[in-house]
Amino acid sequence: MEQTFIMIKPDGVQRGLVGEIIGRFEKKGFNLKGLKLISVDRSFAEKHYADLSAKPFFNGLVEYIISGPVVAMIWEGKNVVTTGRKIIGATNPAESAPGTIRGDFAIDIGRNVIHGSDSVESARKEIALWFPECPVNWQSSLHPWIYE
Ligand code: DAT
Ligand code: MG
Repeated sequence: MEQTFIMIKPDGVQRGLVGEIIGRFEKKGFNLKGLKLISVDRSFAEKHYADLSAKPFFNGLVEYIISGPVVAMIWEGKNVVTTGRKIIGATNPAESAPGTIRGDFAIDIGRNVIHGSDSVESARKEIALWFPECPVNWQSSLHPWIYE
């Protein structure tokens, strides 16, 4: 089953949005396969955002991610990468549809509350980076009530 890496950024944690965000993924029917509150250092944040290292906003992005604890999660389910991105909304909250997490809870691109992997391949890399300890292996007993 497909997995994605979802991270509630420091603003989401500070603003008390952790429960709301987890609830949206849970209620959709996705399964939580990893969860931790963690503060990361600069070199770790730079590794996570390595693909963006040439961008002018890179330093500000790294400062933001290391400015407080984040909630790192693995979510599992059919098409969870693509659907997870839809639940999150467009990168710039000015363009995120209402009903999405960024559309409902964010205004500025540099405070957009949440990260989600953009492909199955980045999800694999991000999960390996953030969860080097093998995540718990469990299956939800609700499976037949969510999948046909
Ligand atoms: P996403 O987080 O939607 O996958 P991304 O991977 O392109 O977007 O960029 C990572 C983060 O960097 C994004 O959540 C917010 C920030 N960012 C992206 N584009 C930016 C821009 N043009 N100006 C400032 N920050 C930006
Ligand atoms: Mg991205």
